[in-house]
Order: sequence, then structure tokens, then C-alpha cells
Amino acid sequence: MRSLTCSAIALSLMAGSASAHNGHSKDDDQKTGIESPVDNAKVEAFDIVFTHAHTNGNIVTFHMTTNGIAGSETPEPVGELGGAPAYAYVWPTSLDPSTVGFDEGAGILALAAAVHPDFDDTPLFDENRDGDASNDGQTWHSHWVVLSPTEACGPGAFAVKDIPEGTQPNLPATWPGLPILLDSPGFTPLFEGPEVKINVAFPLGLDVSDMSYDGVTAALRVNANIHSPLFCVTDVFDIASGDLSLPGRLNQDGTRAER
Ligand SMILES: [Ca+2]
Ligand SMILES: [Ca+2]
Ligand SMILES: [Ca+2]
Repeated sequence: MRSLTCSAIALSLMAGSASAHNGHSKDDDQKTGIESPVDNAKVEAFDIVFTHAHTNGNIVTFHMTTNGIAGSETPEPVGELGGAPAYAYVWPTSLDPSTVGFDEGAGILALAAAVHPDFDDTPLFDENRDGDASNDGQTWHSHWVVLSPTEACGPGAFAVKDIPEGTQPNLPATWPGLPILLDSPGFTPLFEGPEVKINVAFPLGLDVSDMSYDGVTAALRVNANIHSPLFCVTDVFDIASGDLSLPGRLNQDGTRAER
């Protein structure tokens, strides 16, 4: 029994030491990630100061560090879908949308951690664990979205791309059924102090090592009449690169990167 306990302690020590030393180094994160200035004029929780991503086999972990407490701000509900606001931490990527099941060339594929208290768009997931899969919009959750410049949302504004009536684009298996190019893959956003991160699984064998990314904090709003464009980006709080040039690269120096 004693030796078993000792082994367990030794194992846990080894695990502790592994998590302290394995995987990507902070130095390499600095080289491959995107540093952004603090701006005290911005809402702290959306003021991006560092964005990075690293790989562990087929898992890519996307990080964003803010000047405040990530995830601490949520929009005021309006009580209905029309005009419903959302806040999001967004990682636009260079990946083709077909990587996750949308049509090739459909737009800019972006990962997002989002919250929108007026509606649920994760019909397969019960994020607040109350036994109801249709009432979780107020809990941060993840999306893949396909963004495109959409003048109807305002000059230079982006929207989550609509699915025009009568068309049948390719969609991921976890598409939640809304008429927009949005997927609810179920990856849990993880919040810790100033940081939000999402562990994203890609198909085994798919090489995403060349991908680049950026970081954006934004507000979105459902069209008041629930017409197209359905889901506009209404405010961009911060852009990690300042110009959406997607300068972030994957840190791949670790084979057992921490998640
Ligand atoms: Ca900033
Ligand atoms: Ca749900
Ligand atoms: Ca629920």
C-alpha cells in the first residue's frame, strides 16, 4: 500500500513537472503570437494584449490575453431574437472554410467564443448543465463562423455569412440550423483571469501547420427584423494586429504541448 501511494505521488510529481516543462515555450509563443498594446480607452475585458496559438497533434489551442478579466462582460439581453446582442472573442484564420465542413472559399473562417443571453444556438450541448440543451446562450460557448464583408451591416462591416434561401451549401454536422454559416462544434472556451482559450480538434491527419490567425474582440447583433443579413458585426473593440493581417503563426515546437 505504501509503495502504491509512493508511486502515485511520484507519478503526480512527474505529471506536474511535465506540465511545467512540456510543450511550447513562452519564448516561442512570443515569436509566433501577436503582441498588442494596452489601450486604457478600451473596455479592459476586450482590450487584447496577446494572441497566440499552438499545436498538440491534431489539437490547436487558441489563446487571447486581455487587459482585464476575460469573459467578465456580457451584453444586456433584449428579451427576443430580433436585435439580440452578442459579445465574442474571435480568431480569424487563414484556413479555408472547407477545413471544418463549409464550402471551399466561402469566406473568412473564424473561431469564436461567444455569449448572447437572448438565444441558444448550441442545440447539441447543455453548457449550463440544467438538463435543457436550448437555454445556454448566456454561457460562453464556441463557434466556427464564416465572415464576409457585408455593406448592409455598415461601411466596411462584416457579417456571419447568410445562407440564401433556396441554396444548399455544405455545412458541418454540428451546424445548429440557423440560416447562416455558423457551426457549434462544442469546444468549451476556458477562462482564467485575463485569458480565454479554446482547444480545437481538427481531423486526424489534416495538416493545419501553415495556418495564420489574428485576434478580434467584437459585438454582434441579430437583425431586428430577423432578415438578412442576419448577424452583423456591429462593434469591433480591438484587433490584435491592428489591421487584420493575420500575422500569428502556430507554435509547433512542442510535441506534448499543455492544453
Ligand atoms: Ca489592445
Ligand atoms: Ca444549448
Ligand atoms: Ca441548458
